[in-house]
Amino acid sequence: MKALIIIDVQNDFMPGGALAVNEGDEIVPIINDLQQRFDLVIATQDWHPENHASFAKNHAGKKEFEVIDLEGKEQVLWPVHCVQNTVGAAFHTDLHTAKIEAIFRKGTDPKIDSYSGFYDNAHQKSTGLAGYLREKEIDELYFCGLAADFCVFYSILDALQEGFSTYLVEDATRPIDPEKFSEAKKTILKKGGGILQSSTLLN
Ligand code: VGL
Ligand code: ZN
Repeated sequence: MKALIIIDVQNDFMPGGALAVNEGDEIVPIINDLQQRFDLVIATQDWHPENHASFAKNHAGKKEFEVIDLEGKEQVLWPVHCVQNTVGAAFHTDLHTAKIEAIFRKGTDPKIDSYSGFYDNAHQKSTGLAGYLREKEIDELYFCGLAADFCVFYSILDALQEGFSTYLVEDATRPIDPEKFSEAKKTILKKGGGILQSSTLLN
């Protein structure tokens, strides 16, 4: 059985949002159409506390988009985004949510970032998503959402490592950095994932 995994379609990643992704809003109608073709639809939300270590403002003297060493791992310092229970953390208002059976929240630990919907960036803590999907006998995952080069990419890497057949729906995602996304696509293919367009699933 296959599932659609919608990554972080939240206001702060939309044009005008705190961590805006170019054309991020253009994927919303495509994702709404895609949902109708899946037995199971799951979503994730980036869900940070105000004091989160990924926010530049929580590091004196550091600027947004600077890369620092955070407990031995490279960490991009982001603008404050997706703070729990704020409008910025809410789904885009046009996203259809009636078919979303479960929402997995990540990035809640103030000390560590969590790009993937499966694990934090140090692979220490699981969200339970892999176990949830296995219990539902899902073996094929289709990823869409934001951002292509961060949370979508790292979710795909974990999905592949967990042994799922894994696909990226390319026109249903947008990157923060297009060059980084080009590299990410090569890595996905090299690791055995697939890349397809929504038309393949909709026709
Ligand atoms: C994301 C940067 C920081 C994402 C989340 O959803 O891709 N990117 N937090
Ligand atoms: Zn975040």
